[in-house]
Amino acid sequence: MITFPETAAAAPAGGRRARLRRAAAQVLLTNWTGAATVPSRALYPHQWSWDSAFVALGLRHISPRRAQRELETLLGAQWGDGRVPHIVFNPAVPAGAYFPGPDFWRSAAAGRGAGAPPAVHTSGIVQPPVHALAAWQVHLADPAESRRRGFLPRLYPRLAAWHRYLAGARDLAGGGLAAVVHPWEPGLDNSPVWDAALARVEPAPPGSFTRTDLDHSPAADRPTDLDYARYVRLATSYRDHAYDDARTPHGFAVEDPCFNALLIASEHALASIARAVGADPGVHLRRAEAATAALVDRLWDPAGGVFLARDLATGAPIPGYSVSGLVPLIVPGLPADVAAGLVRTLHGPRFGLGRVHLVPSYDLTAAQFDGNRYWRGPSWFNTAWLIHRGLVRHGEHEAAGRLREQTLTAAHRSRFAEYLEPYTGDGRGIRNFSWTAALALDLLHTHAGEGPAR
Ligand code: 2M8
Repeated sequence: MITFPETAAAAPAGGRRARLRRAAAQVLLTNWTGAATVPSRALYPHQWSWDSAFVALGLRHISPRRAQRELETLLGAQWGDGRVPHIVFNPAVPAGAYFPGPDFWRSAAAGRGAGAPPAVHTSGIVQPPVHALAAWQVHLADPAESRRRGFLPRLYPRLAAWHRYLAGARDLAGGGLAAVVHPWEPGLDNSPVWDAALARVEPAPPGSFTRTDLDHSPAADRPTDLDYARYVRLATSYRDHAYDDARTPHGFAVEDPCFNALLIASEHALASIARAVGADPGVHLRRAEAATAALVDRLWDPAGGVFLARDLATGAPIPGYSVSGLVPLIVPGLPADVAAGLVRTLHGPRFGLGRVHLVPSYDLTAAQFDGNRYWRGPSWFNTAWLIHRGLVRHGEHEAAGRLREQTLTAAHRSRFAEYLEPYTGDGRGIRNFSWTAALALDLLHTHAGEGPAR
């Protein structure tokens, strides 16, 4: 049994909370480029899509205006077909600072048919749609400033187009859920859940690309070279088919529970945004309801008490318990027995809530669990934040309160690490990571027992 000397008695309180707030704000200040926030100056020196949504959720507590700007910059790079690219490249950063960079994706040329912006360089894949959820919360942080700047009226059509893209072009199976076509899209890049599907992908030839991530992070904490060779092959094929979802022979196509849960939660937020700008919320509420039914119907595994990803190549659920399968706890209107099952699984041996640090990204009892390697076991702060929100939504206030205290303490103690070894709580990956700081700031402003803000 792991104990937390730092949780109850030594939780960050009073002066310590103020220090945590200052330190978190400092991370966000350092990582701010003038128009957006980089996840890390060293490892990820551009703007990332879901990172920016999490960053905006924290930034709204120190500068609602900057939080608005963060989302505006990202959505300013949206493609004509509605997709929001997973990376917006900063032209001031040397092209070789990150791989794969702008000359790999060649968005303006290869993505022309899909409406890629001509003057901004981006990647061509996407990340989980947390943006409407973030935009609504950013608006609520300072509605007067939001109205003055016309924040919601400008964002609403872009967010609506983003969701239409996911519900349309990305519903590859026609079953009412969005599919991801690259392991970078769900954000849980090297999760063991992708192993079997990824093993079918012919790796890019060794020596055909050079990784930059290993200049900044230990190899044992990162995906392997073989993983990278397959990531490169998939992205190359998508690019060479002009990022056209219908034409690309997708070597990887999966319905992921976390991705779809975030789309549903964001669809609810978009309904609130629609109301605020005088548009019809009905379309969003109906889509949210239909997607919730599809999520339960296609991905819920009652025996495991968890949602499973579905491999569209085989048509079968992927056996493998990942934190992604618990994130649907944030979905409003989830059937009560499903929510209760998720809470039981969270507390059970696979995820050990309260007995390990935060929530591990993969089943603690599985042979593939690796507490150090990226998304194959370590605990991450964004998924802890989402699970916290889900616990509060379902009235699990005590567990939510404990998770919140652990998360705050771990953020501070690890110097805003990218992720943690779940048993020791030791930081892994890089430090001064933006979403860790931003979500700690957000949790500092969430009072124990408080429900998810509207
Ligand atoms: C990680 O992914 C990027 C590729 O997108 C990478 O490994 O280079 C993931 O943790 C992803 O979820 C995250 O958005 C990104 C930036 O923080 O890093």
